[in-house]
Amino acid sequence: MPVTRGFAGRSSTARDPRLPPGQYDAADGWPVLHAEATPSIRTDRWTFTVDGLVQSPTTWSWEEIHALPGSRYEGAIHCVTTWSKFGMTFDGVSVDTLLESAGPLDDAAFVLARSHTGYTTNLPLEDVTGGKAWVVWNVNGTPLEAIHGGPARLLVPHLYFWKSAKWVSGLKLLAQDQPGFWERNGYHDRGDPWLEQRYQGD
Ligand SMILES: Nc1nc2c(c(=O)[nH]1)N[C@H]1C(S)=C(S)[C@@H](COP(=O)(O)O)O[C@H]1N2
Ligand SMILES: [Mo]
Repeated sequence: MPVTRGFAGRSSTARDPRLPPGQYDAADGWPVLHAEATPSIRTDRWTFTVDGLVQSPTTWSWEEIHALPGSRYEGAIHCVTTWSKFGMTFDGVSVDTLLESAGPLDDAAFVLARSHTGYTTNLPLEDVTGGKAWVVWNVNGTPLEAIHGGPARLLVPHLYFWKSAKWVSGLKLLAQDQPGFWERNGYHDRGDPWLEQRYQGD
């Protein structure tokens, strides 16, 4: 039986080279995904802490973190549920700046990010250093809504979006990898969208 390949429209045109394998461009919306109830976090009580294997465990208030040099990410985000979005602009502070203050010890090789809700996600230290990760509070020029992790979320855009912990409360530096919430529930340990590292074993 003859099979017609392709459809009219976007699949007949060249595939966007910015789109990792198995992803589509969710141009018109920004899906909301999380496992817990959306918390309401007051900025006057908000804190962010870097602890674990560091010289100086450090906690910033909302005012203190805004006083640090700012940093912007402009580009794409990729969710493991196959949507990607392009042209996103996030403002906040680079994780490099936060780690500079805390001073990672030599045996620190992993981080466990945690949220004010108890959510966790793990990353190799090298995936959050060298200008690859941010704590952000603005998106496309406006404050991050609570449903998207406001007042502030982690942003690690070169990995699948479950690594970008919403309502982020801190990073713990560790010598050993310690799986977070989704990683304990079948998601890949690292989550590189270009390698389609969606689930354990990918
Ligand atoms: N605290 C928390 N952060 C989280 C999650 C979650 O369940 N809880 N889900 C992750 C997943 S799977 C995705 S795809 C993104 C979704 O972010 P969005 O709702 O802003 O699109 O948040 C990530 N960060
Ligand atoms: Mo996700």
